[in-house]
Amino acid sequence: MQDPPIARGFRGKRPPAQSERVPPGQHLTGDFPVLSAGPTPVPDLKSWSFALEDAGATIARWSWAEFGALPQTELTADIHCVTTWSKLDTHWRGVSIDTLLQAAGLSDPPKAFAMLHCDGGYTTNVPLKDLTGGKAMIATHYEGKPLEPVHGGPARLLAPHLYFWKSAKWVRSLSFMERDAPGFWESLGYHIYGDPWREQRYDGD
Ligand SMILES: Nc1nc2c(c(=O)[nH]1)N[C@H]1C(S)=C(S)[C@@H](COP(=O)(O)O)O[C@H]1N2
Ligand SMILES: [Mo]
Repeated sequence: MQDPPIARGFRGKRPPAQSERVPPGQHLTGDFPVLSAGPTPVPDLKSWSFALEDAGATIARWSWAEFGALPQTELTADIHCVTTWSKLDTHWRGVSIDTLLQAAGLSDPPKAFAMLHCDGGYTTNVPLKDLTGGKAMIATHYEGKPLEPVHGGPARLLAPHLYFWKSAKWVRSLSFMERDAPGFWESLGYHIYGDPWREQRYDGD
C-alpha cells in the first residue's frame, strides 16, 4: 500500500487530547449546570460596585460603568466542578485581577491571600498568586453575552485552574488577608485550596 501523500504527524506538536484535559474523577458535560447554595440575587447595576478591601478599609471601588471602562481580558478555559463535571473551552470576558490591582495603584498585592465576598453572603478564599499572572478575572461575559444571573451575572470570579466553587458568583469585593482562612464551602469540609489535578476535593485530600 502506498503512503499517503502527506505524512501524518507533520503538523507540529499535537494539542492534548480531550481525555488528557479532564482531571482525575471528572467527566465531560456539554451543557452548563447551575450550582448555587442559595437563591439567585436580582442584579441591580445602578447600585452594583466591586471593591478591593484591606484591613477593613476600601482601597478601590468601581461602579458598573467604571468597571466596564477598564481594559478587558478574554480567556478560554476548561472548568471543573467538584461534583465531577468538567466543561472544556469555555470562553469568558471581563477584567483580570492584574488589571484591577494596577488600576488601584498596587504594584504588588498587599497580602498573600484573598477572600471573595458575594451578594447573598457566599465567600471563598484564594491565594493571591492564584489570582494574578493572568490566571483569574472578574468575568462579566460568557460566550460573547452578558453573564446570566444564574451563572453569577452581572459579575463572577473566574479562577478556572481551581475547582469551580472558587469561582464566586455575584462577587462584590475582594478582601486581602495576611493568612489563609476558609470561606463558605471550605468551612463545611471542602479543601482549603482545591486543585482539581491533585483531586483536592475535601479537607485532608
Ligand atoms: N455566590 C456563589 N458563588 C458560587 C456558588 C454559590 O453557591 N454562590 N457555587 C459555587 C459552586 S459549588 C460552583 S460548582 C460554581 C457553579 O457555577 P455555575 O452555577 O455557573 O455552574 O459556582 C460557585 N460559585
Ligand atoms: Mo461546585
